[in-house]
Amino acid sequence: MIRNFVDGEFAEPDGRCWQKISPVDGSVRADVHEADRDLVERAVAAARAALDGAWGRTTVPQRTALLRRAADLLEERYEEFVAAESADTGKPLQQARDLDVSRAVANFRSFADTVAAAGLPSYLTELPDGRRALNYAARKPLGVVAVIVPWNLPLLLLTWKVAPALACGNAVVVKPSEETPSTAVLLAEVLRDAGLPAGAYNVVHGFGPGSAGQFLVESRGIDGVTFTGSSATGASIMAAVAPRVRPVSFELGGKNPAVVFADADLDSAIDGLTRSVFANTGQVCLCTERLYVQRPVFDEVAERLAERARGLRLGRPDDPETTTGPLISQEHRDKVLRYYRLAEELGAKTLVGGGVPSMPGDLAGGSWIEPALWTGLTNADVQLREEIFGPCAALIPFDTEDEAVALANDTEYGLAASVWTTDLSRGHRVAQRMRVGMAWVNTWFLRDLRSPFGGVGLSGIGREGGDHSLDFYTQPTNVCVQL
Ligand code: NAD
Ligand code: 6OD
Repeated sequence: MIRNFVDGEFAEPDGRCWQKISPVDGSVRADVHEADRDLVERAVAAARAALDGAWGRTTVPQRTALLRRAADLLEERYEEFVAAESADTGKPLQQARDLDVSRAVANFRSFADTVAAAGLPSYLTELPDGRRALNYAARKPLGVVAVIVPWNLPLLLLTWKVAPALACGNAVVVKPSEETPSTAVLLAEVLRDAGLPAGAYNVVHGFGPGSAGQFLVESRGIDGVTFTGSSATGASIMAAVAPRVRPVSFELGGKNPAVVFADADLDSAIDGLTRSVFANTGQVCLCTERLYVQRPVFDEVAERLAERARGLRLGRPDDPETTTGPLISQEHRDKVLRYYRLAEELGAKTLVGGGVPSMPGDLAGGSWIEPALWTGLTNADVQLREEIFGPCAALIPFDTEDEAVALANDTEYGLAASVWTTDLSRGHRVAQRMRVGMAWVNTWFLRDLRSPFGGVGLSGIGREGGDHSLDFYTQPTNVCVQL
């Protein structure tokens, strides 16, 4: 049984449970206790009490030391986290090791560094009438922060928010995705063992509407919401908190373009594009789903990328040969397959895959899918307009730089883009013209945790990362002292 964690204790299951299904083979992985509104309110009240108590009086050095201890303890239990993350998501163990859990450790250390180094400007004010004053700002925690995260990179995205929130002195109530409840609970043990007082970190399990997600954002006791997930859910959360005017930080969906110029180093571009289209079975908000390729190299890029897609190895998470896991659920696979079928109906040419693979033995019960690459679609087609969140992309040729920029920016989303060229000026120029929160040149998903992360348009509100996180998780209070 996977339980809720409230006020420093695992709550005894007393109500509804649901079954977490393994995406690898369809078996029941665990029962999960769904928090009702009462338990969510108890978690919010515990968070408030922690803020009003010892946790609210901690200093920055005490909190940074705690974050570093949490990172150390996470490392001690590394393989346990890897196994839990992989079991919930079906992703290869090696990927959980190299990306998910390693980033969770880095998140704690990085935000300890950021908070330790943080400062705010002060001003000596001199008025025309001769009065002088000292203005300075003090950062106060935002308060009780609701943290709601999705299933694709569960621990990475959770710690990306929990680490800065705690470093800034907030108390959190986290709601992991119903698909991936496990690592948020393991993290509760780690934070408790690192010395975090009861109530400062609480976990409530459940779904969105009519369940723990909705109850949490409707609670009068929360002071803000930080959310990663789909744009539609972001809009619902915004509406839910609007009557109480709470701040939100939203990292939402993407429909990310890659632009490949004919002068690109194609070996490196194909490596990068393979990762950006197929990593985590295409279930990363930053994944490329629209691929614009300059006409002279269009056929070569299409053929080479299709070849790489054919080389992906679907299989068990513990098989070292496996490169690609299943989708998170049958429901998500049904959604992705609808886009696959519609592409055929629209007359697209499917260069590779595009169906359900035949998997051996018990794997046949999992939510496996083949990767897909299409040509022959246009920006008007649904495959280029809506976020699919699967291992697929459409390739479209272009001739000029202006045309590439126009095609890439022709979307309601605006999370990330990548530009592939050996012309340095062009790389900078095109990256800056992309209407996105993050543009990469000749790489993808290369992260510096101090840099701003977020999107424009349907892709989100606000930025997190380094000092940008501190701006969300604290309230600067100005103090003006007449001298
Ligand atoms: P989702 O929006 O369905 O769910 C995300 C979380 O919100 C889950 O915990 C869910 O239970 C909860 N939730 C759903 N409805 C809610 C409501 N009305 N009130 C409160 N909570 C609610 O997203 P998902 O399917 O879990 O994840 C995939 C989506 O997340 C994709 O759109 C992807 O692009 C996006 N995502 C974005 C980023 C980013 O950084 N921009 C990162 C990862 C994933
Ligand atoms: O790298 C990060 O900090 C981050 N927030 C990644 C988001 C990935 C989305 O799926």
